[in-house]
Amino acid sequence: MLHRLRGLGFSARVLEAADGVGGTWYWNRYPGARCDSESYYYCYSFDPELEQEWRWTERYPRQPEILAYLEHVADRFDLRRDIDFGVRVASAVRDDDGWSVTDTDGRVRRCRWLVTAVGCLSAANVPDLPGLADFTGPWHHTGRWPHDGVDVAGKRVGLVGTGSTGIQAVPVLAEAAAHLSVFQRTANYSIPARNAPVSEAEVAATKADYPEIRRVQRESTNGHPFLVADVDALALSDDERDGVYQRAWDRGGLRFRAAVKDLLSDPAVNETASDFIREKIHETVADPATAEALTPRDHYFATKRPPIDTGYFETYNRSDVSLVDVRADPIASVTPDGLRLASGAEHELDVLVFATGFDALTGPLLSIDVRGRDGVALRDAWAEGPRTHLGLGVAGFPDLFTITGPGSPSVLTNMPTAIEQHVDWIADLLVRLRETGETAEPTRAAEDAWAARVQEAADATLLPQAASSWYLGANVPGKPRVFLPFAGGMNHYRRACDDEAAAGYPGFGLRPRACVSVS
Ligand code: NA7
Repeated sequence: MLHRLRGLGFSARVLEAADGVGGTWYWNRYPGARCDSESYYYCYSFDPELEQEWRWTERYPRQPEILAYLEHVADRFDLRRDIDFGVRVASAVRDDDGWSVTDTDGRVRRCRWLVTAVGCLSAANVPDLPGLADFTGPWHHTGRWPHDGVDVAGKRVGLVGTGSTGIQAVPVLAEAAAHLSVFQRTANYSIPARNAPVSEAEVAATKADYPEIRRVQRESTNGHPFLVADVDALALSDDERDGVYQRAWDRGGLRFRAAVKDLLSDPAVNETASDFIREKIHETVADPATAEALTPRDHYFATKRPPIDTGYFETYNRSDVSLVDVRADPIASVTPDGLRLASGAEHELDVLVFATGFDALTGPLLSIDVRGRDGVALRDAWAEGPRTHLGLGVAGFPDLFTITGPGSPSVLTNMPTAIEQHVDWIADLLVRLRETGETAEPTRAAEDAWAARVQEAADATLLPQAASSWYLGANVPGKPRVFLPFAGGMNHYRRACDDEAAAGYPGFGLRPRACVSVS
């Protein structure tokens, strides 16, 4: 966004809480942290020279490599001179003339337009467990992992959570720890990543093909450079269908989800894929009771964000790894020496790891005291759940734009694709506002219509049926249950945004800025 705004002649300043660039990849330094999108398309597309000069080493980039990439981008485009690092924004208050942004040190900065790029999965969700303060060993949330690492060698490690993060961390922690106890509340599906180094030939082929790769990404449902296969799973014989899934399993990664059509909308189709994975878990895990405990039976595959893994289920065959079912016997408290379950069972631990996810989408925005017109707090405006127009703006909050906000496809897509689309769209609108002197503030009618469309898109899928999903806000106690991202597809979403712009931004209620008295 900064680069784009500079190129358009705006004066822009970035406020960043961290000491460096990277966002997600600055904070998530836990063992095994890696991207589930493939490296050749988990990167910017706005500069063909950048595409050609960067060389990814693995099919799925590790956190240090993505961070190095983002640092390279920051240097290459000389971005750091306009970024204030180590600045955490406490509040943003609207008046007739713009925004006053106050940081936690009390310094106030003024701007005419405010763009948030606070991330969707950046507010760490640490369970409020009694006794945590008394735990004698170190404890860490994976999204706030210490930069100098955590020494787990020879230690008894407890890890809570088996989402994408837990599933990446488990095999790596198991290698290093003396014993690893995994505290699982919801069993999860996972697809083998099949990670591997990227060969010179693959790099060359990708670089030659980038225009086409980017075209498919922009037109796809999830921002990935592949489309959902036009395969009707129910029309196939059992053997044929197993063959389709087996080939997708062998290829690995998120593309498994695209092996057949209607997977996310037809329960009968989904059940075939879910069953295939359940059988794989039972084939992989030697102890039948552990295998069954690891087998998801309460939700359909991919209705919660599907993890991909490197040796996750295999890890439970190690004698120094144990699975603890905290759905059956919930965690009651943290003791000085470990975790105590509701039954009274004690698990002695030296290190505690919370892979317990995030207060997704709304958490990062609401951690700032945003005040719109008439002093209305965003927290109050969203008390019943977030409401936006296109996930890009909020009624009552003029000239505020939210990159990957709630109501946008964001977390259901390959994130760089979603981010670039927002950046371009916001930049175009800002150019217009600069020319006309108007303000932009979504109308209630536009917000209502978009909320209905977000709900309708979710209801057309099986996604809202996963009761414990963070897509619904269900992972954070007290959070309103609203389906947060737009599930209608990146392609349809892009069209809705383009239509809004082509029609002159009717949903953004453009109007002349309020008169300011000049003395
Ligand atoms: P997720 O997907 O939210 O997973 C968090 C996990 O932690 C999940 O298994 C939760 O169980 C579990 N959890 C959360 N709170 C508790 C408590 N209090 N007790 C026991 N277990 C708990 O977060 P991730 O970091 O793995 O992934 C987030 C995204 O990052 C991912 O989707 C990618 O987009 C990248 P639950 O399922 O809620 O029962």
